[in-house]
Amino acid sequence: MLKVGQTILSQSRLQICAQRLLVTSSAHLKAAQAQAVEKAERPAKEVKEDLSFVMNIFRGQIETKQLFPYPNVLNTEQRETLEMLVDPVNKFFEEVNNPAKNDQDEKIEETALKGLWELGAFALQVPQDLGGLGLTNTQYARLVEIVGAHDLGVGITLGAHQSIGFKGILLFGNPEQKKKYLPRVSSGEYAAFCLTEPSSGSDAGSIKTRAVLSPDGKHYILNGSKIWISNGGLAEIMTVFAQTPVNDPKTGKIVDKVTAFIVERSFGGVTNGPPEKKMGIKCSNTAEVYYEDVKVPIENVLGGVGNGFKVAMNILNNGRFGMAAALSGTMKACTKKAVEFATTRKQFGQRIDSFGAIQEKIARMQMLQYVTESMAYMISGNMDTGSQHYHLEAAISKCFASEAAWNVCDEAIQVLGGMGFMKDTGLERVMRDLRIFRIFEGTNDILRLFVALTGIQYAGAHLKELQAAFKNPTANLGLIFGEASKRVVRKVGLASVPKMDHLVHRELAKSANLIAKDIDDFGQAVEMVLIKYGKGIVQEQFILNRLANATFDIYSSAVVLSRASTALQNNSPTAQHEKIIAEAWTLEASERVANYLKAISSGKNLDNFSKMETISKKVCENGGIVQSNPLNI
Ligand code: MYA
Repeated sequence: MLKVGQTILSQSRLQICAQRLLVTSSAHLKAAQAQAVEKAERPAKEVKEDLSFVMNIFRGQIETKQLFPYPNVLNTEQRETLEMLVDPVNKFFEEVNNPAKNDQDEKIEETALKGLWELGAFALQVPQDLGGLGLTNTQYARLVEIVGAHDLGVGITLGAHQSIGFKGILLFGNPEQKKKYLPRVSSGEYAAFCLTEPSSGSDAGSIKTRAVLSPDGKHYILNGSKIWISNGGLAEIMTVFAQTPVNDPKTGKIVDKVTAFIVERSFGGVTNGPPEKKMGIKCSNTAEVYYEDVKVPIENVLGGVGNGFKVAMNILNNGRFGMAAALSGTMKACTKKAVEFATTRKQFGQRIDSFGAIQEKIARMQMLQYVTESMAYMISGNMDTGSQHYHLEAAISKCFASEAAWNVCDEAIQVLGGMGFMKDTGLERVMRDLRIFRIFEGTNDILRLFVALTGIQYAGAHLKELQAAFKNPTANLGLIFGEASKRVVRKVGLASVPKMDHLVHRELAKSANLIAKDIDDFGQAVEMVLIKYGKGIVQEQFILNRLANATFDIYSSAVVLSRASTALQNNSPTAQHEKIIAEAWTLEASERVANYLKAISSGKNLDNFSKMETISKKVCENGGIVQSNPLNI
């Protein structure tokens, strides 16, 4: 009886929730009602299923296809190729590249740049027949990790070139565009990704640079300017985003839509400002780029007229795992420095690594690095096996890695104490270099909102589907019964544990149960938020941030459980170490998830959010801190 009652309760909550999503005004209400009557006789429209683990936890579901087993995607030949590359790249960074000098000179030494081109480091993923090394994402991740361990400024020069600069040509270029440009970007011509503008940073869709068709229809005439363009002063070939007038098929009107173009400096009208003075990644070039009546041939439209926003987003999505890979390398290097010091330095008659305060720091460095590395190779592996459903995971990996690396570098400096603060130790450069990673390629703040809102939209779409199903229950019994029984299973406490149990190694079953319970709680929290706020959830950033943070903890836990399970199954020499890391990480992550979910549901916390809103408004009205000092002087 109880179970049936709960199911009915769940059904009515779902209907309310779906209605909230559909209905925002009385006009909409009438239209929605009319549509609902019309559609009632039809079977419910199916929502496109998404294989992303993160997307599905917003529905309280565990989608394991991209999670288990931990990807092992390199075939023998790819492994051998990678083995052949790792040593020379390591050697290059140890013997040729000088990060301190690059930083001081604010440019990469010529010999190092020449060496990088010769190594093929600027064309890691360009197909071999077009002049590159033709590496997979996983092979790329491994090499980028080495770059990140040694010199993030060089990493940005390489990354701005291939991770975003010409990535659009790789992903969206037609055969002619690939044939024309990929050999050039593989053999000495720099590329850049030109999206950001003075009035358009996070709000990428609001760019003002415009391109209009020339009277003869053969060119687009491009005008506008871009700021903070990595490689902007070096690039010969640029992926430039501009508004173009297009016919909107829905309204028949001409509207502006973003289009991507391949622009060559040699087209004329392209100039750039001086190199920007920056806090870190000083050896990389960052500059403004100006376009004045640049004649871009129509065949240089990339990905179709009006599709530029999606082109830009997909380039960024596709490159984000590289940041996680690079920063995993950075964390390894910082941890190594901290450990070298902690295991030799004696204070109070003991080596400092014997003190609990230091042990906790080192353990956390190792855990953060393990999680980041596991995410990077999980995502690159998924991408290599053809996944199209990795956008949220990639965004999480970028945010997680940039915050983890900052933390690890900071704690390494703390372990080294005064020595860590000294320039010669090299950590202060890494810290300066790291700061930008939380800002560029999508600020971590905007990516948190992206993750939360995309997940909520997916969960909401399923709820709409369910609501439609209720209009014609006989035609949709399977859907309704399936959803209802999932919810009953949740209520009786089984959650989705069995689904994880046979995939996670038995030694990690306890941790798997914790995460399964978190996913269940998370799904219910999302449902609650949808019922309460409906479409208004887009404005609730205090809540969205906490939902995003919970996804970071759930995803990171699931990833390490997958990797550590594989290590245990394979009897890897480090399996027990990895198991302990996974257990420790999962326990703390699960506690954080509980806190985030509590914060978005408890009246006390919600009240605190409005207090913070009030404080912030007051400070902004006041132009800074509101109160005078205690001395009133
Ligand atoms: S480059 C500059 C980086 N700039 C940004 O990242 C901009 C951030 N802003 C955004 O991403 C977007 O504007 C946001 C959405 C997310 C805020 N994937 O109405 P909407 C779809 C797929 O939400 P908006 C730099 O920093 C969405 O579903 N689709 O859009 C260089 C919807 O579709 P539909 C997406 O509110 C640094 C439509 O778009 C995505 O305007 C150098 C509209 O959505 C997405 N992500 O804004 C780095 N987002 O209409 C060097 C939205 O169908 C590299 N949509 O429903 C270093 C590499 C590491 C080292 C490597 C060493 C070698």
